[in-house]
Amino acid sequence: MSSQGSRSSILIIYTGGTIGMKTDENTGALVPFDFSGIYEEFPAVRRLKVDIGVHTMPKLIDSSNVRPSDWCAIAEVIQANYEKYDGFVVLHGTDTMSYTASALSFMLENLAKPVIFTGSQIPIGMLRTDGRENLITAIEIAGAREAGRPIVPEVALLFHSRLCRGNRTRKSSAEELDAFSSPNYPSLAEVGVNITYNRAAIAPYEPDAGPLQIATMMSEGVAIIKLFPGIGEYTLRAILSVDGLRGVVLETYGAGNAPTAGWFLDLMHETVERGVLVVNVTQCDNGSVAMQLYETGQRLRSAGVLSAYDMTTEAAITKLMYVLGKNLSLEQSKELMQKPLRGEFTL
Ligand code: ASN
Repeated sequence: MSSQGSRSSILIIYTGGTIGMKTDENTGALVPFDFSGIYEEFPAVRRLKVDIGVHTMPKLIDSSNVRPSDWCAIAEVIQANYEKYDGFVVLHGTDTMSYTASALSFMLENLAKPVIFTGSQIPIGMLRTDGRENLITAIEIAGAREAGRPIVPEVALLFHSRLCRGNRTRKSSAEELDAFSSPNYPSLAEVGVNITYNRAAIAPYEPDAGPLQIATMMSEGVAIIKLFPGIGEYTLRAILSVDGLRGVVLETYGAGNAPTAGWFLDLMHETVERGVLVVNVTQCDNGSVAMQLYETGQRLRSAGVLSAYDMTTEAAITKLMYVLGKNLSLEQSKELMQKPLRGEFTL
């Protein structure tokens, strides 16, 4: 199925979520849609210059049930089909799609082909669905090539009218069809009458980086802690002293600020001294952590807390899982956390 002439071949990997739901004509209940019948259901797809294969995951899930083992299963399907297809479309529930897209961006090492995530807010079998447009546009983008090269050789997320870098996204609306945002990184493409690619923002095509490798060891000894005024010492101490804890995403205020109370800073210091990686992400919707700006940030930095710069929480937690899964030395892990590996933050 690899590309012949100007035709591309793409593999749809269907994992579940709202996009796959269709009303059963007999019972009226929502049942999973069979994407292998894509040409019969959406004849317009034939007009795209794309040959389509479909891989349906053995158990279709609501994405609230996604676990790292599901990320590994998706990575394995991509690896097993990497030579056969020019690009991949992953159909995924929207609720945790940004986590999965972030995780896959790290797990797929030396990726040089498009992996385009999409889903929908309204089931594909409903009249007003947003799934049909999202699916067709994702297929077109996954198959888009120029001078024999893929236009988007990275993990991206297509939703509504925007293509974004996967590890820069977050689900920002439970209601709107324009449900995803990329707070700190420009769109990779705008979808209107035409698909307009923002070439300067897209990762470079690097086919010589080496063969695709998948990192399937994702550490589970991680936690996300969101600060709030009044957070209790005992609560925080209990979380941070849990057995097997290796990494923490600490959601702080503004430009990476946290209380300067002695007990809080001592606790951070003790946690870092124990070899736990503590990464500082801002609670703000956009902007970057800059711990040098205020004393409240400087004290955190002196305690050994690392900056996540402008990373989303979704990218920071999945990156921690990926980096810690490599079982490197503490210094090497810190070094990887402080450097952008897949364009997940801007220094
Ligand atoms: N609960 C669904 C999911 O994430 C939501 C959706 O896909 N729109 O699987």
